[in-house]
Amino acid sequence: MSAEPLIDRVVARITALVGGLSGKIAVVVSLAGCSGEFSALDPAGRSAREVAWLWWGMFGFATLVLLALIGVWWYAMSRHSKALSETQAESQYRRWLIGGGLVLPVAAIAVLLAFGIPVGHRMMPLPEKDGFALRIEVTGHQWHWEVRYPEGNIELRDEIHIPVDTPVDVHLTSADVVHSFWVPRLGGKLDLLPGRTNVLRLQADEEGTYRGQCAEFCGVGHAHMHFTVTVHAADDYAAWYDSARQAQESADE
Ligand SMILES: [Cu+2]
Repeated sequence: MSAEPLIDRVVARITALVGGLSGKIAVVVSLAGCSGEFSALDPAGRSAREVAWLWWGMFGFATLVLLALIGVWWYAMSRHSKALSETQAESQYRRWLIGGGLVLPVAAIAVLLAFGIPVGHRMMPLPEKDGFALRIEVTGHQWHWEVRYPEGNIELRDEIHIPVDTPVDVHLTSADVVHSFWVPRLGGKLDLLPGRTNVLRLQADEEGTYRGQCAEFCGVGHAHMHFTVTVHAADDYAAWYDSARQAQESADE
């Protein structure tokens, strides 16, 4: 068998692969454009927006790396090799090893950390300029969410209410096993650990109802361990808060 038909077959294969890939990329891109209750790419809050941008950045960077890799592979398959001395072969080998095995991954990780760490940092409960963040306590149970508003002595199950455009610190802990609190359209996810409290800063830009889900397998009821976050306008939130507090008081009597 001559080398030519083999190269032709490889080129035809790559062309088919690239065609298939572009089709898949088109599907991924169009799917990503879809809004959805659990779509982290349809953000409605500031930290969720940063997560979405980070995702698109990583997607773009990974696409560039993939295209570069295909280009190098293409070049390697199609070039006419010439005889190299042992020293030349050794130095070429070393260049590729250092470039591809050291410089590229270190640069990629450095870029990822440079963008990723500030995004994670802004989900932490850092002091706000005006010093105000609403406090809500959430305890995970197999398999429901216990929600408490400590100042109003309000207790809810599987539902959270917050005002729009207001930073909210969700204090997370667990009564039994590890759970994970996640409202994809409002922010990142954070684990609920027994005996420990983690705090997640959320903020919603738009009124509406958002779905949340436990994101850490916690037993047979895990898939049904979901909740809602209702984001109210400031006045509506005050009215909801008062009525919830009165309802709680009369239930406690
Ligand atoms: Cu779970």
